[in-house]
Amino acid sequence: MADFFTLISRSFSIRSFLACQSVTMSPPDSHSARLFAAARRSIPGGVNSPVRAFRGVGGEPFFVRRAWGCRLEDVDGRELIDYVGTWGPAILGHAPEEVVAAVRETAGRGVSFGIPNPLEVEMAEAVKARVPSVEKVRMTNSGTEATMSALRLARGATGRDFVVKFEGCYHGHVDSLLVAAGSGALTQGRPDSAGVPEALASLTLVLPFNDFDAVERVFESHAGRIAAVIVEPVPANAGLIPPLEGFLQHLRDVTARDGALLIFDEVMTGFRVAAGGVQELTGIRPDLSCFGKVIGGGLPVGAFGGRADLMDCLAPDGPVYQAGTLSGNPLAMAAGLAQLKALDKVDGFRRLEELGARLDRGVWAMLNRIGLEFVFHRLGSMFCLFFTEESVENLEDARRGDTALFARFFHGCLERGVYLAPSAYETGFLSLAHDENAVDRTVEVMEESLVAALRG
Ligand code: KE4
Repeated sequence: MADFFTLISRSFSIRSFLACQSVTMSPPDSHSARLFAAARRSIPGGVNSPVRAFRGVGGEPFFVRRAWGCRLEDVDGRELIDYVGTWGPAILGHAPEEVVAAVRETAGRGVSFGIPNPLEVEMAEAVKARVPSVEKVRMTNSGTEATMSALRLARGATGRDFVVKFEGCYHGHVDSLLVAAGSGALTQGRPDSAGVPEALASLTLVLPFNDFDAVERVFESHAGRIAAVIVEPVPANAGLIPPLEGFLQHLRDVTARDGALLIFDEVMTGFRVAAGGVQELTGIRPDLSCFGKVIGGGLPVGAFGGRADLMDCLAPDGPVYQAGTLSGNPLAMAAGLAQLKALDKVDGFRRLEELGARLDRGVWAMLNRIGLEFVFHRLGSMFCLFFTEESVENLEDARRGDTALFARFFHGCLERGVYLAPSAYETGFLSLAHDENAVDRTVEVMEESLVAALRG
């Protein structure tokens, strides 16, 4: 397993951490500040998704006026090199001409029909061609809908109620899965959400990621009663945490032995780390998979698919109901297909690996120069820098990171023109629009920001 990603973790002794001072805020008279004040009057927390609120790093979010290539421009004219990439979809970069043209051309023929359109068939065939474990696939409008639907399908197909997930994995804001969740839930310090009935949450069994024994034990204690194990095959919502060698195969073996289903949540990694996601890199075939992000080209999309005998349990053929007014809508299909085709055309994954490796080397050399102990994980174009002196194999390890120092580092980078994810529990993304100059500049900025953050 270790050969399918570059795991960089090096131990240095941390010379000193100094308390972090308050972070920088947008100037009160900035356009972003005024917009955020207005947003807070009408939108909960001023944002339409919590992780955007900068609660993990302090300060207030900026507002974007436009985005192109690997860059964003905020409403105050500040230009930034972007490593959030709208949380993964922007694998070609922002406003790629192929995607914009496809959306424009498709929109001219209507933006939604609520009746089958040819692009839905083309998208389903494109997913199947890239992900061999997917014999049938259904489109949704978000990753959350995809995982929610896959879970209901697993329970409906097996007649079992329990599900297993892992601490720190985030599968969208599905009631059953907002238990010990990562990403925004973790950033807010509330991995379990209010509003999820205990009766429901108690059917979700939560284990530490990479814990072989815990998996064995839960299947001993709940033999024959677990519908599915759902896992991010490479968790990217508690930072980026690679599976230990054999762990994913262990999940495959244990679930197969028990008659439970294995669900790979590849909403983040699908079509991102390889055309066929982590399952292409590892050769492990889950029973069901969830997708999103890249296959929508930045438009609202999700998908879930897998074994035909399971997928045929879905309405209208089967007893498991699942639906969506805009599922498979022509704009998202056109955008996603254009993105997938563009990736194929330029052998995108080779280029993304080149850029990722360059960033890798740069960060590694930077850590050497500063003499810091950090753990840097990377998988293709996905990366994460943990501010901790121990190896990171699960959420507990990731939470050892110095989030206060990260906040200071984040704002230092932002001030110097580099936008990283506003949380220590997220993953950064390179795109095909990044180039050697952008990567090299980023490493310079990271070093300046790290030195400044350590000085306090
Ligand atoms: P959406 O419902 O946000 O489209 O997808 C949910 C989801 C499911 N599974 C995985 C592995 C995911 O990473 C996500 C969503 N990712 C986060 C970023 N860590 C979305 C950002 C946000 O919540 O605003």
